[in-house]
Amino acid sequence: MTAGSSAPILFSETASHHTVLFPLPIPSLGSGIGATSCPPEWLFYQGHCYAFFPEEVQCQYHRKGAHLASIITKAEGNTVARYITESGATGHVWIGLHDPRQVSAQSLRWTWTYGSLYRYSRWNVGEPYNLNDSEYCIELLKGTGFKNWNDQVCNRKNGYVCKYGL
Ligand SMILES: [Ca+2]
Repeated sequence: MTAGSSAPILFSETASHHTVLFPLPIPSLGSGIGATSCPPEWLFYQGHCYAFFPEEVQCQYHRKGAHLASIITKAEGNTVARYITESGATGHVWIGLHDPRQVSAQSLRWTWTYGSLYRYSRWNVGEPYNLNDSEYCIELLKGTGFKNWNDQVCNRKNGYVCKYGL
């Protein structure tokens, strides 16, 4: 390299642009503790990663620390609904809201599977109905674009949406 006065500046600018526009892929930073982005195919939204899966397997199987998704705000619900639609879901989809006590329709107590207080809700018209005192798990209804909620028998075969925090 010559001693020209502009050379170091040009080199610096080039290095900076390279860093911003063409970050080197470092696979080890894409997962686990300290990850700053979601895995491929997962949706990133406000510090969380979401994924839709068509068959019933525990979220923990796909990602350590992942659980059936909570939906805390209308905006989050709309974002997740759009993602599920784009994922090609063909039926209703489980989320992480349920009543673990499963006592009766007169004493429902909805609880998110993991870490969230139940405040926001988006029940479909007439729900939760708790037909035959048997509906204690919550699904997103395909007919509402996966936006509205229905209480359903927990052993129904549904797809499911998982979520974990970065
Ligand atoms: Ca119902």
